[in-house]
Amino acid sequence: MNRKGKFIVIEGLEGAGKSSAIATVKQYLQRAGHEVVCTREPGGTALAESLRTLVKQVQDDEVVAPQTELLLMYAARMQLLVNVIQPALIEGKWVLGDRHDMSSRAYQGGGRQLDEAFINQLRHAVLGDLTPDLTLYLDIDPAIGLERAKARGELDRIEQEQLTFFQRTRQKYLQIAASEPNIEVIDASQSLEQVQDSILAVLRRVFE
Ligand code: Z5A
Repeated sequence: MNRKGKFIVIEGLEGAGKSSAIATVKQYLQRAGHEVVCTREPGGTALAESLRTLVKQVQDDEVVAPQTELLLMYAARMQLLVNVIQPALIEGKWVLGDRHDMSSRAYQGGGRQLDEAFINQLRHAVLGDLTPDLTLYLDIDPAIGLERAKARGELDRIEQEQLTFFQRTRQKYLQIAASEPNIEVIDASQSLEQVQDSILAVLRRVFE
């Protein structure tokens, strides 16, 4: 794919502050004169939003296999890629993602402990060589993040998991961040203002 725009992704556990981070990055990019397309995963097209509803729904009468969860995430991702991300990047727009592939690696690979080789096969089949130009991983102790998320209301199927699930997810996030390029770890336990400053500092360093 001949991409003219750039792809920035915000990652982190629930309650890490992704929504405010997205607002900060969006404003920064628009001020720099870029056209910004915001996406969220799973979701972002009609079909992908339906898959989002399904995957988050509590299922009373059946077990949701971790493999099913993973496949639904990648089905939604494929739809988003073909319909939104690729066309935007080709047109020179900047894509700002609320979660992307790193979420599957952390939640389904770390949290659900699915086989890495299986995940990698799917990743390569769906994404090819597409990787974000920059990922901001907002790191938070899951106990704090879940408290923030709980304060917002009812928890969905994944949010109802045990704390140990989110601890494994966080470990995987940190492991990926430490071993791969273009991923910046932001301490999300700081105040909203400090988090915003840390994000802006990274953006200036990388893009100016
Ligand atoms: N998932 C997956 O398993 N595999 C995948 O491949 C993908 C996703 C793509 C998506 O649900 C679920 O799907 C998610 C991962 C899984 N599930 N879980 N569990 P979602 O999009 O609905 O959930 P989320 O992405 O985790 O969003 P969130 O809970 O809204 O997190 P957030 O956007 O980071 O939180 P926020 O709305 O920015 O902040 C939450 C509250 O905390 C809010 O009231 C803020 O004002 C407050 N906050 C934020 N930052 C601070 C600071 N620094 N200080 C104080 N208070 C703060």
